[in-house]
Amino acid sequence: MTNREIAAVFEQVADLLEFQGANPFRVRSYRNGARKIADLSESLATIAAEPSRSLTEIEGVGKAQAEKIEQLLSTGRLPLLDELLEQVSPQVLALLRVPGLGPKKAALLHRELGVNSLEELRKACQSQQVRGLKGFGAKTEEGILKGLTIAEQADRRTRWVEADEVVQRLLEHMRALDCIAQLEMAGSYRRGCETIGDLDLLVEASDVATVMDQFGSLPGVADVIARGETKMSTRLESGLQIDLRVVPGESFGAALQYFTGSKDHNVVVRGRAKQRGLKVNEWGVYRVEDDGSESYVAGRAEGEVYRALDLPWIPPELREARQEFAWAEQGDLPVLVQLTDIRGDLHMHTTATDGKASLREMVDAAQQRGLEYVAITDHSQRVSMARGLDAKRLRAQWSEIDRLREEFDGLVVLKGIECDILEKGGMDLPDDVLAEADWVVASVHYGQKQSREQITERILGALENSYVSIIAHPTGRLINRREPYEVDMEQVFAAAARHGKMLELNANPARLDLHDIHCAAAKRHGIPIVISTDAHSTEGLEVMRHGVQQARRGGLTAADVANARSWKAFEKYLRRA
Ligand code: DGT
Ligand code: CA
Ligand code: CA
Ligand code: ZN
Repeated sequence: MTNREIAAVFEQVADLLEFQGANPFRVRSYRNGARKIADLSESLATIAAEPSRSLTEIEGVGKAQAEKIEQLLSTGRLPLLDELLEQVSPQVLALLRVPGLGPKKAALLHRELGVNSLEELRKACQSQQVRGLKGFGAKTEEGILKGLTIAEQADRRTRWVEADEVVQRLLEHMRALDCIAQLEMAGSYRRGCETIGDLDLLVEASDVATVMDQFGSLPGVADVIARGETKMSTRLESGLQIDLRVVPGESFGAALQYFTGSKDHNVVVRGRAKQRGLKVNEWGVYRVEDDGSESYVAGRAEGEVYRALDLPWIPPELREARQEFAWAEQGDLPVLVQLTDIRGDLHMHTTATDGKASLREMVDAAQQRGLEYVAITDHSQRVSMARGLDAKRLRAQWSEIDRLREEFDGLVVLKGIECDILEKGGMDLPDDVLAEADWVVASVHYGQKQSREQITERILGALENSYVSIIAHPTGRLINRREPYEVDMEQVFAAAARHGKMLELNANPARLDLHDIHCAAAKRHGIPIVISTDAHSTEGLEVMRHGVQQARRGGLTAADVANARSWKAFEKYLRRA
C-alpha cells in the first residue's frame, strides 16, 4: 500500500470514530497520523522493511499506530476499520463525504432526523428540516445541497492522480508474470482525463487463466465482479473498478484503440471505416466484401488502425471527438507539449508563508530538477491564515533572494509574490511594492461566493494592473470538492489578450485549473499559458506532470506554454508584459 492509501485509511478511521462520538483525543491522533503519513516523502513500506529502523521514528506516529501501519502493509487490511465499518452502513458512510458536512454534523443529522443516505439527506434539506436543527441554518442547508451534488459525483469518479497510484501497483503486480507479452492501460486513464470512472487494463498473454488469477490477487481487491473467457472485472476496497481484457496479438492494437475511447471518438472512427468499406471493432479492422464476408486487414498495432482509415496516429489525450479528426486530415495535429519541454516553474511557496520548505531548499530542489528559472511566490498579507507577507517581510525575502542568487549558478530565481485580489477589488499590496517584483501572480482566495459580476470585475481589475503578470488558478475549482467560482471566462480571456497577460494552468492534481477546454480557448485567444506547480514543499514540484497532461488534453504545444521557453526567450516575454 502507498502512503496515501494508508493515510486515507487513518482518515477514514478518524471520521468513523468521530461519527460515533468517540474520544476527541483518539480522533485527533488518527487525523494527525494521517497528515504526517501523507506528508512523508519516504515510503512507509521502505521504513518498515529496514530492520534498523522503526515506524515510530515518524513524528506523530505512536506504537499503536505503527502496529496498524504494519498490519496494513502486510495484509492490506485493518481489523479496526473493518470493525468500525460493520457498525455503520455504507449509505450512512456516504454522508461523511459531503463537502461542508463533517462527521459531527453528519452524526447529528443521523441522530435527530434519522437521515441514513445521501438521498434522505437531500429530502431533509429540500423540506427545510435541516435549517431547524441547532447549529444549522438556511445557509448551511444550501451549502449541504451543493455539497451533495459534488459528493454524488465524487462517489462515482476517482481523481487521475489517485487512479495512477493504483495503476502503478497494478502494472508492477502484473509484470511479475512471464506469460504476458503486452500490457497497456486504456480508457479515460490513458486519455489523461482529470477523473476516472473505472480502470481498463489490456493484456496480450498466452495463459489467460494465470493472468486472471494474478489480476484477482492484487492487494486491495474487495471482490471479483465477473470473470469470463476474455474479460474480468474486480472492485477495490476504495470502490474503484478495474476491467481486464485479454486479447490475442493480432488484435492488441485494435483493442487498445477501441478501449482507449472515448466513445464519441470511436463513433467517428467507425463512420470513417464504413465510408471505406471497412469495419473496425476491438478485434481488428476488416474489409467487408460484396458477398458480406469479412477479411482481417489490420489490428496488431494501434497505428495500423488509424492508417487503414487514412489517418495518422492520434495522441490519446486528444481523442474526445473535438478537433482531432479535422487536424489529422489536414496534417495539423499539434505536437503536444511534454514534461521534458518545461524549463521553469513560476508559482511556489516557502516557510515564509504556508510552504514546508525554506527558500533555499525550494531553490535547491528546483535546480536538482534541472529547471532553468523559478519564481518564489509566497502569499500576500490578506491570507492571514498562511501568515501572508506584508511589504516589509516581502522585501526582506527579496534581499534573501539577492544573497541566494550569488550562490546558485545557472538557475534564475525571480522575486515574485502571489498577491490576493481583494474582496472589494484591487490588489492586496500597493503598486510601488508590486513594481519591484519580477513576477506578480494574482489570485482570488476570498469572497469566492460573490456574484458573477463581482468576481469577474475583480479579475478584470487585476488584469488591468500593469504590474500583474498572470492570474493563478483562474476558476478556483477543486476537483470533486468545490465548484469553480462564478466567473465569465470569455471576458477574462479577452482582457488577458488585450493586456498581454498570461494565465496559469495550476498543476496541482486537485486543481488542474484551467481545465482542458479553457486551455484550448486561451490558445485561440493567443494567451500564453504557464504551467505551475504551486508547490508548498520540495516534493510539490513533482506535480508538473499533471499540468502537462492537462495542457496536452487542451491541445497545447511547447510554443503555447510560456515556461517551456528558455530563460532567454522567457525574459523577453517579461519585458513585453
Ligand atoms: P470512464 O471509465 O467513465 O472514466 O471512461 P472510459 O472512457 O474509460 O469508459 P469505459 O471504461 O466505459 O470504456 C472504455 C472505452 O471502451 C471507452 O472509452 C470506449 C470503449 N467502449 C466501452 N463500451 C463501449 C460501448 O458500449 N460502445 C463503444 N462504441 N465503445 C465502448
Ligand atoms: Ca474506464
Ligand atoms: Ca471500463
Ligand atoms: Zn499558491
